[in-house]
Amino acid sequence: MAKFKKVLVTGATSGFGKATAEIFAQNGHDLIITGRREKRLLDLKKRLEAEYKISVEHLVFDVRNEQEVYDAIAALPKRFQKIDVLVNNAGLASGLDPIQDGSTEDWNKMIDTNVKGLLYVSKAVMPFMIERGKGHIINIGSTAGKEVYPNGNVYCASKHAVDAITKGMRIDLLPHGIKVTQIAPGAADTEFSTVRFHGDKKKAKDVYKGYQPMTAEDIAELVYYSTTLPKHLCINDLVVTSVAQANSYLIKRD
Ligand code: NDP
Ligand code: 8X3
Repeated sequence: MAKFKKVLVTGATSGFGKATAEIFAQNGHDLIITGRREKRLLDLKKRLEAEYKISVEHLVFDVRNEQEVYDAIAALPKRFQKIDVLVNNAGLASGLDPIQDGSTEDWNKMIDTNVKGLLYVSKAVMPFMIERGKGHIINIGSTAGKEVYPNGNVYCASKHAVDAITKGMRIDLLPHGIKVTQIAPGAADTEFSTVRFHGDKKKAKDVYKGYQPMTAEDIAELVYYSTTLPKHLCINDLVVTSVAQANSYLIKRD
């Protein structure tokens, strides 16, 4: 792999994706950053290009819209299509309700974004990696993809799907020399809970009360680290939590 890579990060307007873009930029890599909030992408692009003297392309699309995804990635300048690392990070939880009370709108949003969106972006990028016989796909799963927790039902299902898709990718891409990694974090303080609780900041804050949660930067470091290993090594699955968290549902609070 070239010393300086082309790295596509979905969901780079906030949280893990933004921090991941930052750390790759700090290390001199060119970026393709994506999300729906164009102003945030443009601000990030301008800052990273000025601070780190790298090139950044920004693509505005909703990962749920299959055609938008394909059109945006197909329209990348040729040299940017040589994507070395794809970080499938865009995702969300919507609601935290017992399954019998869940809203189908929330369910559709999570399944369409976390599962189908990840598949569409991967489908657009994999041919470039296969053509070059190299690449690294990093899927952001979750501890929610390892164990189901109360009221997590459909979010957990979507992240279990990411877990399965990651394993499937690793098998099917084996002949093509493409690394496939899943990073499965526990609770990290980002905009995630505000989105989950439909903008209720008080409820979101309570998720991180009484213990030290992980930060977006913690996860970005691990994403970056997984790309720095020798050519013959691949982190397949990395589950990471704060010390206060034992599994997907057990957190020790003061
Ligand atoms: P944030 O809410 O801070 O960031 C989510 C990002 O995903 C945003 O950039 C958002 O961009 C993007 N996104 C969401 N929906 C879409 C969409 N339909 N189309 C395009 N982009 C979209 O959350 P996190 O950084 O915490 O979450 C990132 C990933 O990490 C998610 O997959 C989440 O499930 C996972 N995760 C989070 C954990 C946590 O505790 N924070 C723990 C484990 C996993 P925009 O709104 O601009 O489109
Ligand atoms: C996000 C973390 O604890 O809400 O995947 O499942 S959690």
